[in-house]
Formats: sequence, C-alpha cells, structure tokens
Amino acid sequence: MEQKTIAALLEKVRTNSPLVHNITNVVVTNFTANGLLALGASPVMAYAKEEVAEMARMAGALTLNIGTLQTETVEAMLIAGQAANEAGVPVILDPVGAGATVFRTESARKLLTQVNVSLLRGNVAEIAHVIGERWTIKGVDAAAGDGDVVSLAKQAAKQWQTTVVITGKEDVATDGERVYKVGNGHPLLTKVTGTGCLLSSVIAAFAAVESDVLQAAVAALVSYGVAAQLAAEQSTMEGPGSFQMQFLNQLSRLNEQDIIQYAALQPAK
Ligand code: ATP
Ligand code: TZP
Ligand code: MG
Ligand code: MG
Repeated sequence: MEQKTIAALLEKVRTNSPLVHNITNVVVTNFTANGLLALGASPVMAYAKEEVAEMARMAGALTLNIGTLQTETVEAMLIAGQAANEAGVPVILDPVGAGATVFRTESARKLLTQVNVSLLRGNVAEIAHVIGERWTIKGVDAAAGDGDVVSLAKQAAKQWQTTVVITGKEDVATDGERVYKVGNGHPLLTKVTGTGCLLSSVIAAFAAVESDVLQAAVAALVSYGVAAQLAAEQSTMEGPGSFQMQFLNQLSRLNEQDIIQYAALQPAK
C-alpha cells in the first residue's frame, strides 16, 4: 500500500468527518471521544437498547468494545451490531480482556457469531483466546509470548471470516490472505490507558471512508503509530502525561509529509 494512499485516506477522514458510534468502556470513553475529534472524525457514545439501532444505522462505523462489560451492554451491542449489518455500516470489535474471564471470552464469541464483524482488533492474548488458543493475559494486557503472531492472526481471520489486527510492538493486519506488518508506534503508548481502545475507534473512522477494511486498517495503524512517534519527539518531558496531550495534538496535525517520512509498513506472508 502506497504512503500517498494512506495520506489520502487520512485526508478523507478529515474531509468526511464520519460519525463513529462507540459502545465502549468507562475507562476510555473521554479519551476515545477526544482522540476521534483530534483525528477529524465525529464521535458519539450511545448505549441504551432503545436507541442503539437508530444510532448505528446513521453512523459511518460502529465500534463495540467489551472493556467494562455489563449484561445489558451485550444485549445493546447485539442490537446495534445487527442494525449496522442491515444498513451496511462496518462493525469493529475490540475484545478487551478476552481470556481473562469466561464472561469476556464468551461475550466476544457471541458478538462474533451473531454480528457480521468487519474487523477484530486486540492484543495477541485477546485474539488467541477468542480462537481458543493459549496466551498469558494479565487483566486487559497481553504478556510476552513466543507464538507466531502472523499465523495466529490468519487463523483468527479464517475462523471468524473477518479482518484481524493484532497490535503490540509490531502490528499485524490480515484478511486471512493478504498480510501487512506495521512497525510504527512508541513504547509510551503502553503507559497511557485506552490507546488500544482509541485505535479500534480510529480504525472504525477509516473503515467509514474506505470499503476495503484491510486497507483502512493499515492506513489507521500507520497514521496512529506515526502520530505517537511525533508526540514522543515533541514531548518536553518524556512521560505519559505530556505524551498523552501531545498525542492528541499530533493526531490533529499529522500530514502527508509525516506519513512519507515515518511510515514503517511492509507486506508479509
Ligand atoms: P495491551 O492491553 O496489551 O497494551 P492494547 O489494547 O492497549 O493492548 P496495544 O497492543 O497496546 O493495544 O496497541 C495500542 C497501540 O500501541 C498500537 O498502536 C501499538 O502499535 C502500540 N504499541 C503497543 N506496544 C508497543 C511498543 N512496545 N512499542 C511501540 N508501540 C507499541
Ligand atoms: N480495564 C478495563 S477496560 C480498560 C481497563 C484498564 C482500558 C483498556 O484500554 P486498552 O486500550 O486496552 O489499554
Ligand atoms: Mg496497550
Ligand atoms: Mg485493549
């Protein structure tokens, strides 16, 4: 995928400012809304089962995030997901903490079974557990492991008939056939809660303007990772507090030159 294509998709997000409907967790709600605004998208959070279908139908994309799941929220996610499917609105699922508890693992699988999910994004442990493989997980965080991340991602894509993104130091994106690796990002992203969750919603914003979900995901991963690198460079003090603020600034000012200079993207097998 060309760097210019990535920059053009970023520009399209800013021009179209797609509405992204998020049913997300209580930890990251404000950060997700601010991150989407900084990027140029239009966030909305709506959870009541009386309204989610209506909101999902009018959105450019829907993000389902199980980070602080309640039984009623699963119901609302199923209603929203099915309404999005009927309206042709892409659905992104972030299975936060799948594998940590049975409720999370089973809810993620239920959503994947009953909703046509366009893209599944998680850390390696979450994706492994969603497909019934083992990987150490500590709450919502993945532990280091020695499995093959590319084959795990491909296996998940085939098992659930969806596009899969596994993030970490290096990100992997695949539709089960095509595979990309993205090396952008910065370790400070691991010191700010919700950077994975915001990324899932940023992928949703790109999927709202690009129907090839894999291309949308790769453009989102590169843009997000480059913004993080620039933020780390710009932070006066190297710490998570100033990084978080700079990261929002960089999401809003990122341009084609930055993408051309920093994109670390390679096709893989
Ligand atoms: P976890 O809970 O395991 O941290 P997550 O849902 O927060 O998972 P991450 O895998 O942390 O998701 O991915 C969020 C962003 O952070 C992605 O853009 C990813 O590339 C980036 N990232 C994660 N770890 C690193 C790292 N060690 N170096 C650079 N970037 C990283
Ligand atoms: N606990 C439940 S959800 C959540 C925490 C700490 C936020 C996780 O965010 P991310 O993006 O997966 O780090
Ligand atoms: Mg993280
Ligand atoms: Mg996460």
